[in-house]
Amino acid sequence: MHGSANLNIMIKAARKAGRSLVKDFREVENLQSSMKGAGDFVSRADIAAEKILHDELRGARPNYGWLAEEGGEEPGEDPTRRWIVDPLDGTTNFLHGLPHWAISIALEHKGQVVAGVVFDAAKDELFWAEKGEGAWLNETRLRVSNRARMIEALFATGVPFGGRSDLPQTLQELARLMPSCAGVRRWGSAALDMAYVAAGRYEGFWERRLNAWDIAAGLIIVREAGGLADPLREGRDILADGEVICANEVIFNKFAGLVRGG
Ligand code: 2AM
Ligand code: CA
Repeated sequence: MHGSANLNIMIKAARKAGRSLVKDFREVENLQSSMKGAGDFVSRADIAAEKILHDELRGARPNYGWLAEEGGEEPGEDPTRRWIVDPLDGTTNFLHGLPHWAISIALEHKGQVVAGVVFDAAKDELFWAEKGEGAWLNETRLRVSNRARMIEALFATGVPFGGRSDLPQTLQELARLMPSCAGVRRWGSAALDMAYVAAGRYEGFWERRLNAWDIAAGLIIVREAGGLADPLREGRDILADGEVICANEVIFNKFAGLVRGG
């Protein structure tokens, strides 16, 4: 691997937090009988992972800012650089003993993501990208798929959970898209969904009401793999709105047209 010093800091932090989460993930199954107990255990696992990431990342670069799911925001002496961190993306999967969750770490410079790591520790799949250096899964270069036919294309999304008001909108999008494609998956980790688009495992992904830490790392991984990533509503800001649509470049317009209702 030939990343920059910052990338190596990110990877080291992800692997360290990953070891802690994998250990806790093995315990989760034993706790399933007490739902309350399992929930508390998982939120402690999440917080412990974030602490490891914070110690590693801010320890190595104390002047960078910090934005993370659990600990909120800390300004840095250097206002142009910021870590954007989700210690556990796919928390619901983790809680249910489903091995589909990830650590997401992005480095933002002057409002642009310049490096990203999405680490699926349960499967030991480390997705990473740096501006101009391409996207990688462990040691292998990634490239989005080249499927152009909708009927062969597989997509992913996140269906609103827990009574969120945007369910009807998502159902309409699904009603437009599902008859014309090979399937739509809902796997519960936006960070991994984007990494999978980069890896060509599915052709595209869209979701709304996300947070910057769910998608910042995925954004650069998709783009460095040759994919397109846009705000769901044209002209808006992906990270500020938490809305994204991404796909390989040959199917993007057909896919986005159906999702956006054109
Ligand atoms: P999280 O696991 O870090 O919370 C999937 O739809 C995306 O939505 C995930 O990236 C997930 O991030 C986020 N999300 C937040 N709350 C969720 C919930 N209750 N159920 C499913 N996903 C949730
Ligand atoms: Ca998340």
